Formats: sequence, structure tokens, C-alpha cells
Amino acid sequence: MSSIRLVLADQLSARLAIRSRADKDADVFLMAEVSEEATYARHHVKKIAFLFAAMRHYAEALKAAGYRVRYVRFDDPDNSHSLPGEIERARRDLGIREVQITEPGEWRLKQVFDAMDDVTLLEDDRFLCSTRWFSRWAEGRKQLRMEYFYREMRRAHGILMDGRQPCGGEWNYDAENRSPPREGLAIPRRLSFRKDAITREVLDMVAKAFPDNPGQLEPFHFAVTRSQALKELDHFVAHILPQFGTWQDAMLGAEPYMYHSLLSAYLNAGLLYPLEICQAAERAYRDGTAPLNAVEGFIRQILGWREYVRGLYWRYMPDYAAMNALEAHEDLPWFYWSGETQMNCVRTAVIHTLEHAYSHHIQRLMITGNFALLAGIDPRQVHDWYLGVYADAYEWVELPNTFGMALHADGGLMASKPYAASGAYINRMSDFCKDCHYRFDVPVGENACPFNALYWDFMARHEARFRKNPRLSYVYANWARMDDERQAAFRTQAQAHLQAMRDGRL
Ligand code: FAD
Ligand code: DLZ
Ligand code: SF4
Repeated sequence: MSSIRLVLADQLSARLAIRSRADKDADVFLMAEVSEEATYARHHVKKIAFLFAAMRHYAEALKAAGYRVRYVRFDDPDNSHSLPGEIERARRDLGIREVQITEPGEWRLKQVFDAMDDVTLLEDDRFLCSTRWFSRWAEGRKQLRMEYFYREMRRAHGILMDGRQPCGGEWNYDAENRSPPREGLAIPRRLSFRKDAITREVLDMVAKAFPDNPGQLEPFHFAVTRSQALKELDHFVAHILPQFGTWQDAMLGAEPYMYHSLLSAYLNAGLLYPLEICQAAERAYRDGTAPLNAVEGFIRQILGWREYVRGLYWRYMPDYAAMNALEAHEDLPWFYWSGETQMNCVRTAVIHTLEHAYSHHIQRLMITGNFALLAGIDPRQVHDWYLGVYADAYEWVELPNTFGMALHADGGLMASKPYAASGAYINRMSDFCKDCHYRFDVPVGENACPFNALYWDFMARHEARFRKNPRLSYVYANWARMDDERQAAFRTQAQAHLQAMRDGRL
């Protein structure tokens, strides 16, 4: 029986469940650029342009391979601008009832497709851990720690293993990683891909159709085809991976990418596969071109964290999205969208984000995430921001990172302690503080770094919850050593920072 096979913007893979048994004569692939998907979050214009350009290239590749393709462009006057609307329209026009879709990566869309008649959802088998496997692993465990999950994944996929033993004898080489930044690091240049007629047309259309969306459209460096994404992977493995571990947590204002791979947008959109990336990194170690600490640290992000957050998402949705364990209710300050704050670290992270639809993990976690955690920003508003502004953002990966890792909104399901840090940490790991209006070493008073008082106020606000946490015992011991006057000064100063934030003066 003929079927319509819907390919979503993040399913641009040749190895896709709905492609494997497609009949080139009878089945029709449907792809649609629709405003309902382009507006459910305030997406960065680069994210929309990347996805539409990559979708159009994928459709061309499908046609070239002999498949029938119905491609609905954003500016098509008959576009209903919703995915169910486009499915119904295709059904009417083609006279085909049956629809097949590879499971979407967002709960919201799964609900929509589940509610439609004659729609079959096929498992998304592009991941290294199925949702069923994750659930079996999680069943009966008191704590779902990533490290143990990751070891299982290493064993199951034989990655970085010498027989039954991890390469080098250890599972984790983080002790050798995460140095503070050094002046004068020679970070290799990144690739920039030539924009063909398809991409240029998309850029023009996005500029006109989304004038009020966040971010800058140009310069546009993104890969938009699989062969370009593979070039980005090769470039990373050859020139950047060897230093990945050492500088994994370092931040420099002039270096938005540091030694990170920039592969997440391609991986999440389906242009690359997780196993081929892990294998390319492992080859570099076995060939002696990249050290074990870098290769293991990098593989852990993909084989470990990426698969783990997806498992958590599907196990705990939809309840996960409603969690607010720390009862955080402040509104997201406007400077997350504009960068207009005197805090140089936050300003820089937001500017990198607006320019590139990218910032690296430590900026997401320890700058914008850390500030939102300490200031008690409403998790839903923070989630809307992260989901919109990054080219790699889909709810399955963004939500657990935001709620679980950055905001502790899930009450510790994911992280054993909140990732809270004061100005001293940011100063050690970046060059932001030297150009800041505030002073990282001033606790209270004029020009005091907001991260300092907010840090102590956060710990004091949540003392009942965290005091017994062994990983925070030294924090509460320090807090207890302060006299009442000093504690009160921090708490009053924190209120002043929060008021300045609400008034747009921070
Ligand atoms: P690298 O540092 O080079 O890491 C290599 C790869 O590992 C990445 O491409 C990514 O696929 C994977 N990875 C690394 N860390 C994580 C992680 N914590 N969770 C899942 N995968 C990981 N990642 C997304 O892909 N989409 C998101 O929407 C997203 N939102 C985030 C929100 C917050 C608050 C935080 C703290 C992290 C978020 N991350 C997200 C994780 C991580 O920051 C990005 O994957 C990474 O910055 C992408 O850049 P890169 O490709 O250069 O990564
Ligand atoms: C993010 C996004 C955007 C901006 N636009 C589209 C679109 O026009 N058509 C489409 O099929 N998908 C789009 N997406 C991705 C989806 O919104 C959704 O995030 C993922 O498909 C979830 O797996
Ligand atoms: Fe950020 Fe404080 Fe450093 Fe300024 S002084 S850059 S606000 S950590």
C-alpha cells in the first residue's frame, strides 16, 4: 500500500526508519516548512535558515536518489502552516491515506501525531540507546547517574574498550581535563561553507519572513548537507580534538568556539550519526593523533550525556516539563534577548549566542544557566530561551539540560548537586572579569559582582534542601563560619541585585 512519509527538519538522515523500506514508485516523501514549527519557540533566525536550507538540500538528494518528494516551501500560498494541516492536504491531493513518520524528538509533536488516524510512528533508531533500553537500565535504581549509564554504553558498543577493560584502564580522564584558559592559545580557524543558490534563497526568505526573531542571520557559516557536515567532523578530529579535553571548561571572550566540535546542530538534525563521530574520535586515539583524555572526554559527551538526556526526557515526560523543585518564579530578564547588561560574562555569552546561534557548554551551564539558577528565574521561561536561541535545540535534549543540569528544577533527578558558582569560578575559568563593570573579588557594596551575593543567597534560601548533601558540606561550613552581620549583608545585597535585574539596571 502506498504511503506518505513525513520527514521532519531534524530527521535529515539517509538511514531513517521511514526510508529503509520505502517504495520509490508508490510512496511519497513529504517535507514542509511551516510557521507552527517555526514559531512555537522564538527561534534564532540562523536556526530557521539552517534547518530550511538543510531540508531543501535533503529533498534534492532524495529526488536525485529516485524518490518521489512533495516539498512545501514556507512561502507557498497554499501552505496551511502546520504539520497536521500539510499531512491532510497531501492526503487529499495525492489520494493516499496511510502516513508513516519516524518518531519526533518532542513530546508535543508526538501527541499531535498520536492523535491522528492512519498515522504509524516508527522508532527513531538513529540513537545508540533505545528508550526501552534506557527504561530497563533506569528501572529500580535510586539514582540515575550518567557515569554508570556511560560505562554500560561503552561496553554495549565496544567504544574505547580493550576487551572488557576501558582503554588506558580508567573510564574517565576528567582529572586531566578542564584547565583554566591561557592567553595566546592558537585555536585553529573554523570552516565556513560556500552558500549555493538554495541557501542564498533561504537566507533572503528568512530575513523577510522573520524580521523580529532573535539573532543575526549573517555571517552564515553552517554546513547544510551531509558531505559538508562530514568535512566539519574531519576538520574537528584532525585539528581540534587533540586539545578538546584540556580546554573543555575554559572561556575566552574573543573565542566563542574554543576547542569544541560545533557538531551538535548537524548531529541533532540527522546530518551526522553519533556512532560515526565516536568511531572517528576513537580512530584518532588509536592512530596516536589525539590523546586519550581528549578522546574519552569527547566520546563521553556523545555516547554518555547525549543518550542519557534523551533517555531521561522520554522516561519523565510530560511531568518533567512541569517541574520547579526550587520554586523559582522570577521573570527572565530582557538582557537574555538583548545582551544589555553590565555583567560582562552574561553579555558575552548572550552576544556569542545572538551572533552564532551557538555558545559552548560552559557558557550555557556556568554563565547563563548559573545566573538563572542563582537569581531564581522561572524554569519555563529559561527553557523557552534555550529552546529558541540555539541551532542545536530540540526539546528532547534542551529540556533535561536546562531543567536538570542548569536549574536543578527536577530536584536532583539528573545532577547530584546544583551547578552553582560565584564570581571566583568565572574569573578562574575565563577572561571576562578583567573587562567587567563589576569586581569578581568584591562580595558586597558598590561594583560587587552579582554572582557573589546571589550565590550565598541561593545557598541560604535552599539550606534545608542542600545542607545534608555531602558535595555541598564545605559550602555550608563556610556559610556557618560567617557571622550574622556578614550573612545579612549578602542577603540584602542579593535583593539589591535582583531589584536591579527587575529594573533593567544590572
Ligand atoms: P562539544 O562540546 O564539542 O561536545 C560534543 C557533542 O557532545 C555535542 O555536539 C553534543 O552532541 C554532545 N553533548 C555535549 N554535552 C551534552 C549535553 N550536556 N547533553 C547532550 N549532548 C551533549 N545540546 C544540544 O545538542 N541541544 C540543546 O538544545 C542543548 N541545550 C543545552 C542547554 C543547557 C542549559 C546546557 C547546560 C546544555 C545544553 N546542551 C544542548 C548541551 C551542550 O551544551 C551542547 O551539546 C554543546 O554545547 C554543543 O556544542 P558542540 O557541538 O561544540 O559540543
Ligand atoms: C525547529 C523546526 C523549525 C524551525 N521548523 C520546522 C519546519 O518547518 N518543519 C519541520 O518539519 N520541522 C521544523 N522544526 C523541527 C520541529 O519543530 C521539531 O522540533 C522536531 O521535529 C522535533 O523532533
Ligand atoms: Fe561576571 Fe562577576 Fe566576572 Fe563581571 S565580575 S564578568 S559579573 S563573574
